[in-house]
Amino acid sequence: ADKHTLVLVRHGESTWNLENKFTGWYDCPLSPKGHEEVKEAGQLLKKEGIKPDIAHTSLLQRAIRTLWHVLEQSELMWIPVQKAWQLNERHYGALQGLDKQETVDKFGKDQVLVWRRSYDVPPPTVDRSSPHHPDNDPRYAGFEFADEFTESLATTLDRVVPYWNESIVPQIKDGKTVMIAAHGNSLRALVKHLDGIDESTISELNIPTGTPLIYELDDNLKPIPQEGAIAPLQGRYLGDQDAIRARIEGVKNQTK
Ligand code: DG2
Repeated sequence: ADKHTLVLVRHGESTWNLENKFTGWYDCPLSPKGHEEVKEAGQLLKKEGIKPDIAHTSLLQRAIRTLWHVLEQSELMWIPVQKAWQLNERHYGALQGLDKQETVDKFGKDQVLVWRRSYDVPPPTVDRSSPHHPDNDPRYAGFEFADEFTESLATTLDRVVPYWNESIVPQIKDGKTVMIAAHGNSLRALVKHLDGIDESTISELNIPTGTPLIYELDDNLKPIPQEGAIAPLQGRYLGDQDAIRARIEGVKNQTK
């Protein structure tokens, strides 16, 4: 039976990750440290001998730039790249732009944890008068979004999984090594689907910035458990495992 390699990577640290702000669809760049993280991610992938044939990313520059840096390290900037809003970060509604710690101080740690990590409770909405509503951004022209917009992890799955099935699965079945550069919560949605993670377990899962996550899939696109995988994931992170655990803790501790 064939094995299919799939490479996932969350973008490197962004300026708003650094400033500890809820980002969602806000289009901030990578921070200087973020640029370095993802060059290193590209080196790790090269050392591992993994060569993507095709790549997918979101419409947000922190993910696009991450993809560019990673591909540059392997001299693979020429491969086809598909950009899709369906791989965007989960829209954080009215929390976008707020300081994560100040939000905890104002609403309490438990409420903020529900907004960040519950499966189906969305953050408060934005309406069309907000600059954060996608109708006010030309890159989303032609797509329909609710007047009162926000996304939970559950509604993020509702657009990530169809994109996976329709645009990515056929390429994998065709024998391609696919790479996806995306975001903390759009990747949580994808691995929930791939690894069959339940709703309570997914709330504990945090994805580190700038760290390649390698899956081997069988012919039914079920993940083959990899040595060194950190549960509940069946894929493995490339790089220094202690440093990766520290990055995961760092994401979790943004709202202590
Ligand atoms: C972060 C994730 O998204 O934040 O939207 O603030 O992956 O694009 O940096 P990313 C954001 P948390 O859900 O971890 O708070």
